[in-house]
Amino acid sequence: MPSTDLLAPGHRTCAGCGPAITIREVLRAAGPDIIVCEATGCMEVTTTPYPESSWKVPWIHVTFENAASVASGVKAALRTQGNDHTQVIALGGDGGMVDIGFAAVSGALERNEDILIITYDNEAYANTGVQRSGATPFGASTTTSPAGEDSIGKPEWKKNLPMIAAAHGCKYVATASPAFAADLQNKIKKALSIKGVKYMHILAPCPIGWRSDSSQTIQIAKAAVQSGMWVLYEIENGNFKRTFTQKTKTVKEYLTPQGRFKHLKDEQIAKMQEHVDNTWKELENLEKSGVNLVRIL
Ligand SMILES: Cc1ncc(C[n+]2csc(CCOP(=O)(O)OP(=O)(O)O)c2C)c(N)n1
Ligand SMILES: [Mg+2]
Repeated sequence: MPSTDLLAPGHRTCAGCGPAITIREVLRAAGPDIIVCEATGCMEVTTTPYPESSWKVPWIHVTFENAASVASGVKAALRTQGNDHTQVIALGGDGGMVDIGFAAVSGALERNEDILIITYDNEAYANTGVQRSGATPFGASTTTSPAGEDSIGKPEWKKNLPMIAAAHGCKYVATASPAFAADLQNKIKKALSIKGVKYMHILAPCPIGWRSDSSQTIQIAKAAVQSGMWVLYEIENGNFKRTFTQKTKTVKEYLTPQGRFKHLKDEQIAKMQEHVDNTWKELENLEKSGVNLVRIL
């Protein structure tokens, strides 16, 4: 791993910010010959308080909706200039990519733009006060899905953008976690070596939104993977393959250090465990079957 960070320290993220750790890892793997187009959100607000910037690579702030569209345009401009080496990354939070910029993401995937689209997923609209997003998991209490006498928190399951990206026929789709830095960085490098559109989705704990101790970010990111709540995989040319296959923790162990789940009763946790176990089995079967996802989705 190179020791030089392309995201300079001194930015204004919270202590233990998962997205900040994630972006440092992404940039170390991607290297300096990139242009980042970033939707508004925590990582935009905290890294670029005017007139300062933590970004040591060219970086463009775009609106909430259009990171993938701007990235498509930047790539077209580079092509016109005869530049075939600079990589373009469309970056956004879960609100920006899973929900509000979803149409732009879908369009870029469908047009097979030569860009890498990355969602850093802290499972809420963190920047504006932790509202629920499509990526917020079942049972999480947020300011717009608050737990209470008649509410278990968010009643819907998490929206699955990596599989939706695969359904577009995307050549390379991967999930990642900042707790598995080598895996994350290998995936970034592989993605950037492939021509055409690539999609990566990285789960990044947010101590404020998840109401967890700021010293626990990496442990929680690791427990998400070890419990099967967040499965690490790649879909290369339609072929699904997990990159971490040990399920050694229970869902309860993952949920316990997070205040956003502390209201959940045993029956709701059991429901989540059942959901995770079923998904795990289905993904295991999918991997064994060798079914090509690009062909069937
Ligand atoms: C169209 C539009 N709606 C709402 C906002 C206000 N807004 C700015 S950032 C943000 C939340 C971003 O959430 P996410 O993309 O998940 O990034 P995070 O803050 O969690 O890192 C919202 C709602 C906006 N800038 N533009
Ligand atoms: Mg978010």
